[in-house]
Amino acid sequence: MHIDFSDINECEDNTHHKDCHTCVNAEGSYTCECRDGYDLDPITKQRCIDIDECYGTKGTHYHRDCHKCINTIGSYTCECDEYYKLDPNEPKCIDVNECDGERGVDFNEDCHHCQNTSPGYTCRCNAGYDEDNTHNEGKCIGE
Ligand SMILES: [Ca+2]
Ligand SMILES: [Ca+2]
Repeated sequence: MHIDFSDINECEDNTHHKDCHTCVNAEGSYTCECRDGYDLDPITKQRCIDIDECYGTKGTHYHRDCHKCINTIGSYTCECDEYYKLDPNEPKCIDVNECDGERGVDFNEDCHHCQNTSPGYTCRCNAGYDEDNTHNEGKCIGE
């Protein structure tokens, strides 16, 4: 392609839009390449705009294990239901292993042998106790 010598290279001049991640010079103009999480502005084509992943479809635009999607600039995060926590590596909710924690704090005091489930946990009980695992937090019931 012939480039006219009168073309201004906005990329070299640093006159391109500050939200243009990688400036690509074109004759009489310029466009941008955008980082993950951004789309090229369809109107100006000269800046990158945040994608609102949460506006899209669960499992497609944001993780299927993201309970409540919250848009952020360049990405998104999640709010998780009770018994779940945010994965430190990617925006999704993962089960809390209550049994890794402290008896009486992270799981019931009257839970003899904690077994992690998703969500919550169940309990195995010592002889003479009944197991109540009808809720997300299991417990042992004595007579
Ligand atoms: Ca976003
Ligand atoms: Ca659990």
